[in-house]
Formats: sequence, C-alpha cells, structure tokens
Amino acid sequence: MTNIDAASHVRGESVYLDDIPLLQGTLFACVFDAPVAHGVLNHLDLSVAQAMEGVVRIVTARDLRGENQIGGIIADEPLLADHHVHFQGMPVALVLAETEAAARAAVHHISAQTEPLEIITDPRVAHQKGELIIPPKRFHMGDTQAAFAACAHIVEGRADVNGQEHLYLETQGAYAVPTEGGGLRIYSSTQGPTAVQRAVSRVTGLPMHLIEVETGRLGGGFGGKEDQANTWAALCAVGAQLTGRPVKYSLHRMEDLRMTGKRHPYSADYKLGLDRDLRLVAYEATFYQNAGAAADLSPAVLERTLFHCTNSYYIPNVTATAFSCRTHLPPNTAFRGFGGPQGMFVIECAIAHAAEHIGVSAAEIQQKNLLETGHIFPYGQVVESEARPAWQQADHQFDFAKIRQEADAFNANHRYQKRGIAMMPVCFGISFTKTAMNQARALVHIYTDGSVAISTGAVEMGQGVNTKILQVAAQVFSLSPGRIKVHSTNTLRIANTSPSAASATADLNGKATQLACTALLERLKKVAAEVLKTGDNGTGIALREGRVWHNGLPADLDWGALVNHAYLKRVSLSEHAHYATPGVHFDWDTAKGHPFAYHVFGTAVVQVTLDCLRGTYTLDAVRVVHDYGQSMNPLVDLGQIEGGIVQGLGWMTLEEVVYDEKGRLRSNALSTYKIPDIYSVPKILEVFPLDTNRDNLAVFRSKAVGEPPLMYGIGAYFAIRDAIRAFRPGASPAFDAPFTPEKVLINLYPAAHAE
Ligand code: LUZ
Ligand code: MOS
Repeated sequence: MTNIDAASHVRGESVYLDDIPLLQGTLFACVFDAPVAHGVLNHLDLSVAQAMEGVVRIVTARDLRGENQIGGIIADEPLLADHHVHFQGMPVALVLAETEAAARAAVHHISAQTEPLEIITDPRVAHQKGELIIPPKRFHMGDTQAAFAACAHIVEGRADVNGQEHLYLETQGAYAVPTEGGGLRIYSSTQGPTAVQRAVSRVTGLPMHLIEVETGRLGGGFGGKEDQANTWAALCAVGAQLTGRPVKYSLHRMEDLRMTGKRHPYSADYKLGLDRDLRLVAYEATFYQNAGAAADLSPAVLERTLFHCTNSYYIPNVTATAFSCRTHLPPNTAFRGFGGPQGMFVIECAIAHAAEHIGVSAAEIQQKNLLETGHIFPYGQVVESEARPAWQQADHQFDFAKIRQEADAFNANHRYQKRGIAMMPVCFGISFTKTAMNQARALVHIYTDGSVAISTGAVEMGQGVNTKILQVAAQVFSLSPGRIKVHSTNTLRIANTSPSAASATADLNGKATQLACTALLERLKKVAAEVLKTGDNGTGIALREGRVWHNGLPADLDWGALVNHAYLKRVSLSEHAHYATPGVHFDWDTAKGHPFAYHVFGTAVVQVTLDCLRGTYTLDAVRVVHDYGQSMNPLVDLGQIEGGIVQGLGWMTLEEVVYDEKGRLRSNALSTYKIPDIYSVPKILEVFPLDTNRDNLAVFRSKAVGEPPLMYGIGAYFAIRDAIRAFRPGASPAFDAPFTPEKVLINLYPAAHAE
C-alpha cells in the first residue's frame, strides 16, 4: 500500500494552508513582536503605521473581546503583550492590511518604548533565583544513598544539551473566516485542532460550538504545532472578529524562527554508581529545563524527561529531580521525543563517563544493564522488554566486535583520521503521559454507492497516518483502497480531539476507526443474512474483496448491493466510535503508575570518521534493529525511522540554536542554522525489524513509530567522542551537545584553544 498522498505530493497538487483559495475581502496579518527580551512596555507608537496605505486596523491587547490568554497548562501566556514583554519575538501588535506587503511594511513603522528588566537565558540562573514554572517533579525508587555507599565505582558530572529548531517545511499559519451568526471558521496548520478551537474561544469570547477548525494536512509539525499553532490561529480569529473580514497569516521563515519556541535545552547533574560486575546500582540526576518565558507544554515535557531518565536500563535505586526554569526566551515546546531524548542523553553521558573511568567500553555497561521483562521502571510500571532481543539481534546482524576491530585497525593506521563507534539502545513509552489524552474518535459514513468516508481526530503531517487509517478500514471491510477516502480533520465532525502527538495518533485513531468499521460490518452481516435468507443472523457471513460470502462460499451479493439493501431497510450506514486506551493510569502524588500502553525498543550502532585536522566528520553508518511490531506499512514506517534518525543526528551534531545574552536568536536563518542535508546524512542507513508478534495495544499488532527512532541519533554524539579519544587518548570533553565541528576541533587541540 503506497502512501495515499504520494501522487498529489509529487504533482504538487496537495493542498496546504497557503494553497487554500482566499475569499474576496481577505485581510493579511503581520505581527509586531517585542524587540527586547524582558521589559516594561511603556509606550507603543502605532500612528505612522496606522496611516500607511492599505492598513485597515492595528490590534493590541486592549482590543480583545475575550481573555488575553492562551496558556494551556498554566494561564501565564498573554496572546499580545500588555504591560510587560517576556521574550524577543513576543507578539505585541497585530497589523491587518489589504495586502501581505502592506502588513509587513507597516510593522517596520511601529516602535515600542520599553524599560529594560534583567534578562535570564540560563536555566541554572533561573533556578537560583527561584524562577520556576511549576514546583519540582521527582521520581524515586529504592535508596540511592545506601546504594552509593556500597558501590565499587561512582562517577559524577554535568551534561548539557541544546535545543532544536523544528524547521517544518511549512511555516506556522492560519486563515480565519467569519461565518453566519458571529462564528468563525479557522483553517489552521495545527497538530491540535481542538487546542486551536479552545484558544480561539478564549481570546474571542465565543463558545466552542461557533468555532470550526479545519485542518487538511501540514507540511510537518514535529511537535512545533502541538501548542504553538494556537497563537497564529488566535491572532487571525481576533482580527476576523474585530473587522468582520477573513484574515490570513502565514509566517515568513525568519518570523517563525524568531517568534516560536523550540526543543528545550537542558542542563543536568548526574551521579552514577556501579558494582564490581558493572551493574548499575544507583543513579541520581537533577535536570534544569530551559522552559522559556511561559509554561506552554513545558510541565508535560519535564515529566517525560523523568519517565525516560534511565532509558533502556534497569537501575534499582533512582532519584531524579526536574526543575522547569523560567527564562526570557520564546517558550520552548513539544519536539519529537518530548523531553525523553534529553533525559536519555544524560544517562548515556553518565555511562560513557563510567566506562572511561573504569576502563571498559560503554557497550559493556549498556549491554549488561538492559531492561528485562519483570523489572520495574522508576515510575512503577512493570517492564515488558524487547531490549535484549533488539541488542542481540543487532550484535548478530552487524557484529559489534568486528565493527570495533575494524575501527581500531583503521585508527592504528591513520594519524589524522579517526573512527569512532557507539551503540545506542532506546526504550520509549507509548501513550500521552497525561492519561486523559489517550482517547480518540472516528466517524465513518458508507454512502449508497458503496463508497466510504472517514473522519478522525488524526492530523496528517507527512507521517502517513491517513494511509494507515485507510488501511484499517480497507482491512475490516475487505474493500479496495480506492473505495475509501480519509477526509480532513474538522472539529465539527470530530470533537474534543487530542493533538496528533506522542507517537500515538495512528494507534488511537486507528483503533477508533477499527471500532466504527467493525460495528458497521456486524450490522451489514445481519442485513446480508436477511437478504440471503441464511437464517443464521449473519454468523456465517463474511465480506471478502467487495463480495459477500456465506459459509465459505461466494454469494450472489456484492458490497454495493448489500449497502443498498441496508439503506432500503433503514439500517444506519454511519457510525461514530470512541476509543480510550485501556489500563493506563498515573498518580503524581506517589509518582507511580502505569502511564504507557507499551514501550518501543531498539538498538542502533553509529559509526563516524573524524577529520582530525579540521574537526569535521562524516557519519559513515547508522545500523538499527527496531521493534515496530507487525508493521502496518513497512515503507511508511521506514520513512518515519529514517527521518527520525536524521533529525536526531542533526540535533546531536550540526544544529546549534544560539541565543545571545540579550535573549536574541542569532541562529535566525538557514545560513546560520544548519540541518542535515543529503550530503551529511549517513552513507549507510540500515534498518531491520525486530521480529516480535505480541498482543500489544496498537492497531493490528503494529507499534507506534513516530518518535522512538529520533533517539538512535544520540549515538552520534558518543561515536564522535570515541573518535576524539582515539586521536587524543584520555581526552575527556565536557558533555555538551551538539558536537559541532567547532567543538570537536577545540577538543582535539585543547591546548591550542587555551592559548
Ligand atoms: N504531547 C503531550 C506529547 O501532550 N503529551 C505527551 O506525553 C507527549 N509525548 C510525546 C510527544 N508529545
Ligand atoms: Mo509531539 S513532540 O507533538 O508528538
């Protein structure tokens, strides 16, 4: 089954926000954003801009009919700055003009007078000053203090990991159209249509039933549009409400880079204790999350850092503490992995440190401590593990010992080129950690010509979820894909959706689709039994490839005729189904529970070659054994795995988000922010499935595939470190990702750098 969007993508016919034809009278919006990161907003001069040709209206905080608030988890984020500005890029005024050019031109003629306040960009500084978004969160298992006392080896250190720009190909944007009776229709490039509906309701004061949010597809989200699509939709909605005209805003790349949040940078302290047999016995970690100026999704991201702080390893004694620190950067937000990768990076640093300290390979420690079924995670869930089978299959297929020997032999023969390798096991929990969000609905209509229309809460953002949902319906009905259409995500057809996030979209919406289609099928079987007078109430009826079968023999009744009979008999051909993941729960009072439906496991081996004169490197190979259960669509899944790995590699190597001490984004364009291109992706990228066939909670025994592969990319950091140590034995670079070529060079020649 090919991706159902393949043909229209290749022809350029797929419709994104910017392809929607505009109505006559549409106005264009552009934001004037805060020029300083922290200050009192004393005066805003709009007079010049207001008088410019084409400018229809300039909206500020005071004009809002609803609440000036878009904070989802915590109400700490005004839509438009009122008395204070909290980050450079914070929306202050909204220009509405007859053309896009007029709107952008006018923004340049707005000026703000601000009284500067102290700017904090470092989460540790924010922590010292008590600037916390929420009280600290903690996971606790066993007794670390007692355990450390009995450890043969203890290492302590610090690890820093930077943020990451989402760089979805399609920038943020929305189009708001006034509808009859004072309502609004919002076209939004969002992962969360309901989140947009709520935000629009809040800032306009309109009830949610007057607000329709329509999302066709996104040109990428990666978490950046889980929460932060709300801003632009809310601004367009306010503009449309105040002018009575449609309002469109599609951000320019530099606006998007400057005004939106990114993956959270973290700083962390760790202490890891091992026994004589290299068993991990005790782990303490403290995480300082750089949340930015408002909560956004930071509390939930912080939680997932704790959930994944021991990655794929069993450690009986764990104390992990996490602080969400308020700084004056754009609020950081969801990004593929959602805090998990940051937690995993730190334990991998601690293991690398321990290995170097003891004089063994990190792989030896990793391998010895993999999770086994029956172990307990620090959050109380009992482990069902594929960690060791994944590691062993990877070792068997790729031969870790041979890869090591070849690297060592190469290094012995090359003075200024060094090879490094690293293994990277991954364990990622599937489900929203907020239990209530693990629900979805599907609406399935069968029309009298036999064609089927499906709506769900899933948002197609290039991950192929609509293809999988179509496959579910095609399989249940035994129909050819051509008779089924998966439609846009729309809050009038599907209400109260969870965002398409947490790798769970196909699981949740696929299950809801399966329930709806199965209910329809059972109804149709009864109709078939009546029509064929089988007298068995449908128990002997089956549908196969568009035909009705009875007791294993084809009957003289096809799908189309059956559907017509059902209509004439006044049997409903529509179904709305609800799915809620069974068995998941979590209690933050005890920080224990069973938050995840299941976990995804895998092991990667990453190989790099370092140019020790220049500090540059090539990613030679990433080889992976990945557990995606019984894949529904191996090609769609492979696309997700390859994309995730490359995004993870970019985070660990080239991609460097730079804010200066004034809170200004310096990596504000694609000339200063580098992401992997076709030349920097691994020369070899091999992915093998781990052969598992368990009764998990995903659709048709598949497993979620969206986020877990990103974390294989973390291996690149440690492979580069390994190569540096081959050039300079005993080197101990600070754990500070990404490992940009500049940082590599400094670590190859620290003495020269010190001079
Ligand atoms: N979004 C969210 C997520 O709201 N909750 C989650 O647990 C999550 N996990 C991964 C990615 N996005
Ligand atoms: Mo996400 S990080 O929106 O799954």
